[in-house]
Amino acid sequence: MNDIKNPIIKLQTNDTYRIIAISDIHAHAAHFEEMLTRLELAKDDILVIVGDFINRGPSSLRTCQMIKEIQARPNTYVLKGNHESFVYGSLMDESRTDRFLRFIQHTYYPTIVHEMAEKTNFDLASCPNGKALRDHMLIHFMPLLEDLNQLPIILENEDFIFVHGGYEPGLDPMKDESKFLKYDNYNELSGINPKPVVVGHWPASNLRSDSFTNVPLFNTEKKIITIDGGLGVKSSGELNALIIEKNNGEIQYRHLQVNNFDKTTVKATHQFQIEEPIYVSFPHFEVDVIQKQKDFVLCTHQHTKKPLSVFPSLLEKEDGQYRIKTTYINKFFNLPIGQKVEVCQTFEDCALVKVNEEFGWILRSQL
Ligand SMILES: [Mn+2]
Repeated sequence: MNDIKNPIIKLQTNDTYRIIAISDIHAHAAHFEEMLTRLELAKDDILVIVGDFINRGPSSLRTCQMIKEIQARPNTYVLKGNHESFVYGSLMDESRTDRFLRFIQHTYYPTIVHEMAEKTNFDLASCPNGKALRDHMLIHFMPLLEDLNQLPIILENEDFIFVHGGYEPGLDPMKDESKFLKYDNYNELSGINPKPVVVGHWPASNLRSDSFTNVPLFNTEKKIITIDGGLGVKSSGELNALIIEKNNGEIQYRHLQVNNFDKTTVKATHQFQIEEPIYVSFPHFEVDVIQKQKDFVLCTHQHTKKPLSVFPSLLEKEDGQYRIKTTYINKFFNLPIGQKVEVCQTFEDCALVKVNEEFGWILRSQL
């Protein structure tokens, strides 16, 4: 339960408009800033921030400040995500604060609470209990926390529904807030929606098995558009903006992506054998090694029982079992010298690069 004044916003639009939807900024203020610059918003453009603008990145407080500034702009709607709800709810509900303090002390990703503590010289490591954390944060950050709590859940116009996690007709966002913010497996569990539902929450790349890209995913069967670019969740994450243009009743989609990958060009070619793509992700990292080759280790993926090649540096062995260390797809690029690439991540012997909108692997020595 919560006390939001207006959890659902109904928007009147006519037959010509532009809506820009951005989700899961996750405390990446610099990405957000570059996105806003590149978008060149016109006065009439409708901007929708589809939740999760804090946590998992370096600058939650700065992102909140930017959100506040942009909220002063007309036609701007900021919706709540599960991260905003989680922080507020965990500090307000006294039965949750001890557990929340343990989470904050042990989580592997940065949160807005870490930044709040640092800004006010509050030592989280020696904080004795949840109540002490709560008391401190409420004294110093009550207006900001209330801003997070008051965010609406759903924005709807005649063509679209925007919501962070998922939507189901008949559910009440006042009573079932968490369902709208954290709808697990929404793409699988949803019925066919009455109109397209634009969601964040799950990286679009996680929902694909045929390609490795962060661009918005259109589930045309169920009318779901997933726009989370995976920023803050994976090293290949990017910030997406979905641009919806309606002209005299006709709707068209475009998107923009912002990342901080290094731009360079390919210096040497390499001919890779192209394989049937196997997508390896949590928790199915186990492989059996079949044969070690010069640049590659030929393996069998235990979960799918299919063969795939892995770069030696991406393999680790523990208790006699080989595992791939990272989310992986055996997609290799045969690129010409001079090809422009964006380098997302490098390992000892290989590099994950983005070409156009797709990711694939090349040898590090090619860069
Ligand atoms: Mn998220």
